[in-house]
Amino acid sequence: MPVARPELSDARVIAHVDMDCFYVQVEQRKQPELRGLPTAVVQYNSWKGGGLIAVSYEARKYGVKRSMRGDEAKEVCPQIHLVQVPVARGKADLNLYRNAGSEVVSILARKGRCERASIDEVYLDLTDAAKTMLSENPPEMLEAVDDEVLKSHVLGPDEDERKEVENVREWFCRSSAEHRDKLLACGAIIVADLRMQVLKETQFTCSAGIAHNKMLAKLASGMNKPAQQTVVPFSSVEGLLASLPIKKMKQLGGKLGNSLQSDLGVNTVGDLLQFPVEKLQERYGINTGTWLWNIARGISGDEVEGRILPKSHGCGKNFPGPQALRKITSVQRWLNDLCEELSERLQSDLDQNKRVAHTLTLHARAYKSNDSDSQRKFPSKSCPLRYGTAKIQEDALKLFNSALCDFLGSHRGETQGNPNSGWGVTALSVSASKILAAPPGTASILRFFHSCEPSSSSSEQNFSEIIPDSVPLSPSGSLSCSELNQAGPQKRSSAEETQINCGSSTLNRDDQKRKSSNYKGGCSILGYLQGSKPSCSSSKYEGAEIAQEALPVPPSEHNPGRPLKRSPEEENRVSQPSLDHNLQRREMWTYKVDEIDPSVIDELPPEIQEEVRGWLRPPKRANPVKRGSSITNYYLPSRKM
Ligand code: DCP
Repeated sequence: MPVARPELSDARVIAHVDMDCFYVQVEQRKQPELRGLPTAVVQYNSWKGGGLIAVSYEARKYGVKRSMRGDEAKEVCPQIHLVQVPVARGKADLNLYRNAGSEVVSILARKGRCERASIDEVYLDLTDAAKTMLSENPPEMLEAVDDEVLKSHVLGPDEDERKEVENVREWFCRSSAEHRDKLLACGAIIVADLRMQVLKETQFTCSAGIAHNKMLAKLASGMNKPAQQTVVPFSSVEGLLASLPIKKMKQLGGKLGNSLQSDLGVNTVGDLLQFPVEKLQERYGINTGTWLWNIARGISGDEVEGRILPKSHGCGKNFPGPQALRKITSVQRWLNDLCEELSERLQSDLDQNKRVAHTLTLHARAYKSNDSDSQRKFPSKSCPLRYGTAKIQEDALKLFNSALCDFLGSHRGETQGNPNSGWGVTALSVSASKILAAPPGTASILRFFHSCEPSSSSSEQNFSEIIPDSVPLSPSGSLSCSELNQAGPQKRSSAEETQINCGSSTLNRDDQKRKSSNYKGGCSILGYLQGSKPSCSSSKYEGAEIAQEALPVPPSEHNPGRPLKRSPEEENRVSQPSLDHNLQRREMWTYKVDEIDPSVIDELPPEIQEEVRGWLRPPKRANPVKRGSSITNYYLPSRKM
């Protein structure tokens, strides 16, 4: 549901940057001989040449569209090159594209707060950078304006005139312009510079929209593609929205847009202007009504969240038509593969970014044979995420069984005798969400376990005890489906079974104590700190439990005091633990860091030493924002984009 937020300031400078035919560009970088040729990337499923998921602009000229299959594309453009997405574990492997997206994000994030909105698009808040530029190096004082800037499209009543380079230059350099337009001009110069850096460093082109808020910037970025940018001055907003079809607006493509069209006769966003806010609120509720009233005026207070890492990780696969999975064993085989991939990605997120995911969710699409109620949805199920591939696989299967139970509903009786009949799964996915900063030492502890434990499975076991299971389960299936649950390879103890199936929100404490008593080796930081020897003998349970409490609890229905959405400040705190955060953690650990004898630290394994020293050191001050540098340094000579 859209959320109405008042405009924060009409002098913000926000950019939306969207890569052009992204997967195609990634493939063309790998195979440069494809550059400039009609090319498309097709999905793994090769039926009728595979479904197109990305189409180059050269191929679009021939009428090739994303909705086509490879065979259709060849009909309209026989010379098209079809490249298949990489495959791993029998499904599309998107790592190549994800990593390419990360390369771009790391460049775009250089000039301001950056939010990675999808695999190939980001929002930037360039307000501070634009203000700095305006005060130190205003456009009207520039000796030369970069060609890339002069290729900008500046929306407004005189846009046609502005197609002339001289007119665009005049708009950028007007000394009489309003302050907010001058800021936008600076923002557009910065974005042109960033886009050129992206091209130079990655060989990828992108397009951008520059406006006073996210909504307008997003609308503008798609207006002139590929490799161009569009600026929306404040004075042009009304004209832009007056003719904008309602369905083009994000969040109005579905039922809400249909209702606006059929019930209120609204066809363009501008048509909404005629309705008083009370009428919209009465019809669609306070929040949505206010949001509609706002968007008609180009008002949107959504902030750019400082987030360059994904909010969640997911792996999925479709099983269309005859490929539908009809047996628990087939589902389990695919779930194992999906969970293995998910586990690898979680591990690399932990290693590279020191982040821990807290919730595992299973989604599926399924049908019931012999059932008129075929529209019934397969429910999604969540549970606390336990690290380690085997644990994720085990929990995912439990979630599937529980969901299948709900899905089968009244047919349960028939299928309990044979859980492998009467249904088919056409899509399966697992995802990990509620990703937060790992408590200090988590990554080191895992590495340490890997070096001191005889087998990796036991290190996984211990690691699960350190990563807390603090996220509540969503309502799950009933216990009467135990036959289905038995289909898994490893059977849980009845206590664990109850936990999964009854929606308990935390680890069973006795269970945890029992597990912790098996905790081998001198493997807790606290253990090291409490004695100078690498031994956990007296504190092994304590260490594991306290570390669990030290982790920030994610917002949940059991924790209603916390807002669901974090403020940017909170986000920063989570992604970069601050001194305050460390102080809080120290208190939770009931251990006074100031009292640690530094000589004890020297006896810790090197990786852990470094992290403990980090707690003792005051945090470094953030680097001051660099001044906007001259765009001429970055311009690529005569590159055709
Ligand atoms: N993608 C996908 N399946 C879809 C849509 C997109 O796998 N149904 C992938 C392929 C795209 C990438 O995501 O290259 C980005 O999607 P966009 O919608 O941004 O489209 P493109 O970047 O391909 O083209 P454009 O230049 O129109 O943005």
